[in-house]
Amino acid sequence: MADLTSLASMVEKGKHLETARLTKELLDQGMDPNQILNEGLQKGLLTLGERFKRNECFIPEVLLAARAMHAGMDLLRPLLVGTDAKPLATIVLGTVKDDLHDIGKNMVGMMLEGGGFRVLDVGVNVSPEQFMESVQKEGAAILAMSALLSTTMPYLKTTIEALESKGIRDRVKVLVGGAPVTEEYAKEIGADGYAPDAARAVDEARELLGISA
Ligand code: B1M
Repeated sequence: MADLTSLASMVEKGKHLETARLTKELLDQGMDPNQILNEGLQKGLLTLGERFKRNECFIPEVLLAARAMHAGMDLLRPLLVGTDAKPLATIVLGTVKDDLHDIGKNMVGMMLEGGGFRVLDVGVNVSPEQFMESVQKEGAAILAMSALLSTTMPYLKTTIEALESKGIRDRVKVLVGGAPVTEEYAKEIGADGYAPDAARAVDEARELLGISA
């Protein structure tokens, strides 16, 4: 019988087909998709991340694990994303320039959609100019940016400065997050909001727009 430990282990080993099979089995057993995501899929990836830090594994293994994680997330997405007709607001979401990490961003996107927002995901390696263009085109209420590298975090600030110099900073709330980003850093660069994880990104987005729970 499938369990969360085996699921985490399949992600860690980069076995995408097994990950998808176990995810489906756990859903069929009636397990909460959030629990599968946080205690199964994410746990496996983070364990691998720790090994990567200790040089016990290398980029190809991390890529395989990321593919496995996505295979599981694809099955959870329809269950985590709501179907309510009228969205609360539009959010432009992306990972900053020079940064290719998208797993956390995708989780944030799924949770925001599940929380009733329309999310326009502009992808990874997004320049300040691309972010600005999407915000203007979509009339977004929130610009949500993810950064996973200490070397790419400064692009959060560069993007905020670009909004300021274009005279559109006051038209959009800026929400930031990602493993190296802290609440202090978010304040320092002039972001309106920060969230340490995907679930809290939804709470923060609602709060920024004054939407009561
Ligand atoms: Co990269 N990588 N990586 N990597 N990678 C890290 C981030 C690292 C911590 C690993 C390490 O050394 N321990 C390290 C960064 C060190 C640093 O700068 N502080 C690192 C490095 C160095 C690199 C490369 C430079 C390695 C190299 O080439 N030498 C390279 C850079 C490539 C680039 O981007 N230009 C690189 C490449 C890669 C892969 C491509 C192999 C792969 C990414 C695949 C993909 O995303 N499709 C990868 C991965 C998978 C990781 C680790 C192992 C896992 C990241 C992840 O997905 N975590 C990571 C180690 C680790 O984190 N333990 C690591 C799971 C995800 C759910 O968490 O993204 O933190 P996270 O998202 C969380 C929260 O942060 C938050 O919510 C999410 C969950 O609730 N959150 C937000 C995220 N965005 C948010 C936005 C919000 C609010 C909350 O509001 C808008």
